[in-house]
Amino acid sequence: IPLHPTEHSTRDPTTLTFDWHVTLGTRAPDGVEKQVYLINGQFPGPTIEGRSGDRIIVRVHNDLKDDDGVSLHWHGLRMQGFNAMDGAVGFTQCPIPAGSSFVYDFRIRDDEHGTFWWHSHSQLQRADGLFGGLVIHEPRRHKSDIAVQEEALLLIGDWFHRKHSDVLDWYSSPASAGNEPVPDSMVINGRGRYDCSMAVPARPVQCKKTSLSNFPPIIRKSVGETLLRVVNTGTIAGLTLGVDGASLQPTQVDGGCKVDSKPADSVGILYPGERVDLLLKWRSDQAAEPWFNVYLDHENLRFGNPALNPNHTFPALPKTVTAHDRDHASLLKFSSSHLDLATLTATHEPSPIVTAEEEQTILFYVSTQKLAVHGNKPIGFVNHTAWQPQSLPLLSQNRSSWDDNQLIPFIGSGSKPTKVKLVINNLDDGSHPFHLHGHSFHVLSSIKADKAKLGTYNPFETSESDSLGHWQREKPLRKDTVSVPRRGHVVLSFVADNPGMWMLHCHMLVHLGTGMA
Ligand SMILES: [Cu+2]
Repeated sequence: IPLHPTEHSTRDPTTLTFDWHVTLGTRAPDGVEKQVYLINGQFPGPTIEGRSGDRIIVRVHNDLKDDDGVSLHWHGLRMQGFNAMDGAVGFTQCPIPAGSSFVYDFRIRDDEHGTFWWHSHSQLQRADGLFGGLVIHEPRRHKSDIAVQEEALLLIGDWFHRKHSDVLDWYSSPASAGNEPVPDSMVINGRGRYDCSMAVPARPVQCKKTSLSNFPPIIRKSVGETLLRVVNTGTIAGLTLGVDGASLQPTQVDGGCKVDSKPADSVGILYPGERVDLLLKWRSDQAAEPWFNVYLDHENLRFGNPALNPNHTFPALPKTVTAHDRDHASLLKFSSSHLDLATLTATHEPSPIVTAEEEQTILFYVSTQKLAVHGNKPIGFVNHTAWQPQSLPLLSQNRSSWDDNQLIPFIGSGSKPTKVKLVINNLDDGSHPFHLHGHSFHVLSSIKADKAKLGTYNPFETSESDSLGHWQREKPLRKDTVSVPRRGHVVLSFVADNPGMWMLHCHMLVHLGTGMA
């Protein structure tokens, strides 16, 4: 999806207004027919592009049937002072009922820019196509201040051919034994290349081979530099990316955290909900027909799916589209110049308020449990709570009406911002990408267990200096979505300066759907 940095960076802040009609329609994103959500007939939905300080008004008209309620969440935006516009069903709003409308109206902070996205936060609609891009350009005085004027947005994610409610039904039955469902395919900007012959007899699909000749190329220019803003829009799998004959260099992660890095042949792992901006430079020995390669990380794909090829290749340039067809590569080769996104650091020190000592510590243990009392169905717990939305959003209720499925720590008192240390321990054998609404945090520590030992951390028992691993107190990454490693933990630090009810949850949809929030 081509972006327009020069149009937005140099203009004054303004109000951007959109009218969106939500419907369902049959599309074949990767050759396989599926009912997907459409905005104004489009899948994925429209891309919003703006600049810091813009006001955004989106009038959402739910033209669906059958009581299918909609909400939209603006993933990664601070929503400072706009808690009620956050779109989190169960917390800040009721789903917009079929046949009704709702107006989202909020302002982007003056210091806020980067790669974001919007998606449904109602039921499982995000996995069935209700999402799109949201890019806030950094303000510049002159056009010439924009280092790279060629920008493209890549919404990349795993893809299921079944409706996601069927996927969740399977996962939340004892049959899954708590193993995550394995996606069937992968799409970039709503387009994929599924090999129809891989469909399994048990799950027949309406499949037509996608023709390369009408496949939109991912990059337009075969010379110079292109900034690729990449969003993992998937629900399960982490992504590793590489382009034949080009180097990729991360410049920013999530909502505009600038990072120190070197150019690499491949970059990963980008987990669901995370974003990375990659500066692509073509090398002089550029391949005649370069391909864009994506590898789906297998950590959370513990059940085999014979229908899935974890390696996907897409035509990178217009000239590749006209080239010979090619099957998905059988193996992505990791060269010595692979860049691990977990090793990045920021280019700048955070401001003094951000580096101040934490005043409040919150400790979470997350786990997926199959308890006999729940019929051995996997349920996602945060401490001892499995989340379920109440019929009314918490924001509209008295605290005394909140039920036992809500785990709500209170932060601070009065109007003064509070510095919070948040420790998330992961007791499971797979990672969980956690997303915090309304804030961004610094990642101080991220530990994966070594073999048998559990890498958990209790800050009330163990001091920082006695804890496992390495603390990144200097130039830590600022993010809003972070992968909590398997049987390990993360320590996050943030300034709670945005009063409201903000959700913290796993971004894997089957985990959120079974309570991990
Ligand atoms: Cu999870």
